[in-house]
Amino acid sequence: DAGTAGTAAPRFPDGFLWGVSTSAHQIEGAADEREPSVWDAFTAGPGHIKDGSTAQVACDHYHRHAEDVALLAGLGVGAYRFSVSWPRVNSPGGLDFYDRLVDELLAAGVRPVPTLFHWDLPARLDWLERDTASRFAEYVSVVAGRLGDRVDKWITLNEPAEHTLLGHALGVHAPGRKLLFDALPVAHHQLLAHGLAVRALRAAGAAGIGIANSHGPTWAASAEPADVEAADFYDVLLNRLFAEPLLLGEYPAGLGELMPGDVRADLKIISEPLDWYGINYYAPTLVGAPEGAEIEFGGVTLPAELPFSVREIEGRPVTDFGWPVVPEGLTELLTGFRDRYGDRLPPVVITENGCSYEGLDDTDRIAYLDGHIRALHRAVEAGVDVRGYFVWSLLDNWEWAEGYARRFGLVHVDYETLERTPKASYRWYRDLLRAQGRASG
Ligand code: GBH
Repeated sequence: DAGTAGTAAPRFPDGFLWGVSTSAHQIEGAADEREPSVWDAFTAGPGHIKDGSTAQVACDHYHRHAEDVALLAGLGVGAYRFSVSWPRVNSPGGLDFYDRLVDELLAAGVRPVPTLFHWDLPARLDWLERDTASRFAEYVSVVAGRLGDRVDKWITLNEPAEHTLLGHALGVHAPGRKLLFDALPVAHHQLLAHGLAVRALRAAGAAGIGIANSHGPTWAASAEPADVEAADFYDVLLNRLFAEPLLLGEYPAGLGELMPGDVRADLKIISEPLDWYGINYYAPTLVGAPEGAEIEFGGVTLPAELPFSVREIEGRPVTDFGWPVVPEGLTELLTGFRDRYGDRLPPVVITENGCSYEGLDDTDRIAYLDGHIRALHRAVEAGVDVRGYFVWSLLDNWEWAEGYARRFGLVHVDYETLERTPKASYRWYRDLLRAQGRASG
């Protein structure tokens, strides 16, 4: 059931930027033509990837970029969010690849929006080390020096929250550490890296600087104080821990003391003004008091000792991944952020939103996207300054610990032949962009 997808979507403001997103490790392949990343090492570990696959080839985008740019042009998007692989930039010819990609995108009328870090850290580096933040800023200077004459929208980091939580606290993503709350320095060092990168980008003359954070509303399982307290705690971890150092220059109460280094001085760097704020939204989280048992949540097992428990949101359709479909959570998230941060919140762009479903006739994906775009419009009507929306993802791709089992693409990829086939949702999004008539922003 495509829900309201039959009726025309509401008009978005002039200059609204419509796009799609991908990330380097999930689509590029050509792993032998770059340095190893922490993901290569993690993938080789026993039982780390559910289908036992690797991203050695993935969508082979590194060799098929021209075909993928043609798919973007056919879709009619105004912008394409991709990530620059730091391990590839460290290798001969790596920067040339992104240089050509940017030219091809511009020739196709698509604005390039590079993300400078989407989880594929060079294998010899470690976010537990403060020095990694400085190394990141040096790498960013190199990329900005090469692409900065043609790129006017930058993303420093993708989802430092998920990279900290999944990679360093729970160990289900690379580098596979299970530090629980001892992973907090990883959050601080990424935020510091972000701030240093903003300075490096500005020094290189770059404008249009943002970040892509994972955020979602946190719902308490009941009005009982223990559930409300647990939900507030989860809200701090997912939302406030990352939004507040960036937007307000301070950590939520009690957390600054747990961070390494001269936190006060670092917060000055972390809170360098941003031109826009990117949000990746998938679903709200229902949280209650701890139940003293392991919990299965969104493909991840949460250990029993956490001070909260995650509950199932009932009465909702779920995607193939088991994530609930809650479009109005996006309206709630955006109006909530606006109310919380007021004019400290720069213009917002939805840098990821999407779902995993099988099949080429993907009416479930159309219903998901349609619902979320309408929910986004309600936030615009409520006065939130939203400037763009990017679907995750252009292509089916390597979904991290889930391997190739989860398909998020508007375009189907056959992993035997690497053939690309647009799905019904590709045609639906193309028609939506045409109807908006302003896809180029
Ligand atoms: C993003 O991470 C990544 O940036 C991207 O690389 C990835 O491919 C994409 O999303 C799809 O996963 O509460 O049960 O509904 C998103 C990370 C999204 C992790 C939502 C947990 C909650 C699941 N998360 N999620 S649930």
